[in-house]
Amino acid sequence: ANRIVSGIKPSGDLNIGGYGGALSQFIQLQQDYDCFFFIPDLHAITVPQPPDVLQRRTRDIAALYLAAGIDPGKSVLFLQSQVPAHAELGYLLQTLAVMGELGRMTQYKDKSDGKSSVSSALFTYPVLMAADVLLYRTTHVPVGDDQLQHLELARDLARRFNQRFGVELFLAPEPIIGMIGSRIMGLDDPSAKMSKSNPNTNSCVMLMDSPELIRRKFAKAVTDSEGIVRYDWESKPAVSNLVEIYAVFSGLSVEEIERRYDGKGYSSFKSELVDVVIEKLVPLQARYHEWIGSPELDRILKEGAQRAAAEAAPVLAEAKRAMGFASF
Ligand code: AQP
Repeated sequence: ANRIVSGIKPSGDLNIGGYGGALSQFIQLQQDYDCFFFIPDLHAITVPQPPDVLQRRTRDIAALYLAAGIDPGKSVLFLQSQVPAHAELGYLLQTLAVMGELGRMTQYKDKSDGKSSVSSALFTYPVLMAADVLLYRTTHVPVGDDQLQHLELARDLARRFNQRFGVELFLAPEPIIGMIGSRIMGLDDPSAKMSKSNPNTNSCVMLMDSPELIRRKFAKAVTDSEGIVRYDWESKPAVSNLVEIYAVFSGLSVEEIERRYDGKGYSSFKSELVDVVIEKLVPLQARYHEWIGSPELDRILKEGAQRAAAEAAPVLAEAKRAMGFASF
């Protein structure tokens, strides 16, 4: 069966960028693929995280996965740190990845730019990500533009491993690109991604924001002076961003949205955009509050880790055998 692995780092509280680029897509993908959804807590600590905050956020994101509609009966939901095979395969793959290719990763360059001290784990991050997907012999990975380069590395490492050790173990997974929501930019600046580690308050709508706050943030969102609702990232990035958000939250296509606001200005568009966002987020928040207080959440994560570990174990064992490690 076609299989997907994907996750959201607990490196900040979730905003609608992570909803559009990950959660809402997970819900759709879950219908057609065998899915492994995890919380990459090992990736989060590539930049310092206070332990109590990491612990709260990890559980928070798990509750949000479930609140958004991930079905633990269908998909496997787990924490990366609870399946040690990720870190172990990550290390093994580090011996195949070379400094030059990791140094070319644009996310590494962006995240280390101007910092006086950067962890070595930030540098090797894409190798651990390769382990995350290769471990489950994943066939497809949904990625935003910014993750394509990392997926390409995972594909290279899969082929390199198979070739060097003469096995047909790892699959080179195909990217799933261009799903609606894969590109949600800041409300104040459509050239910068709405990012959870950079929560400029006017730029990001948080999943837990109150309806009043959501309304206020969208009221301040930049547009342009043309007054025409049209999806065209080249010449109308700010409006295209709002149309993208509208599409994610309404389920309408971009064309349907353009048609609906044909001849109308930005004010009715913006005000109805707020309505569709609130209509989705308010019930999501209610379900989140139910999950976060429930011991069922921990049970699901524990069972998910067991299912994931059982899938990963034979692949890791075969990788180690192929590399020449003792297997008694
Ligand atoms: N603004 C966004 N628009 C579309 N997709 C987004 N994603 C994140 N932000 C947006 C997608 O969500 C998935 C999980 O992301 P992640 O948490 O693993 O890492 P990230 O992309 O690095 O997220 P952030 O918010 O920028 O966090 P930090 O700053 O901590 O790294 C990914 O598929 C991502 O594309």
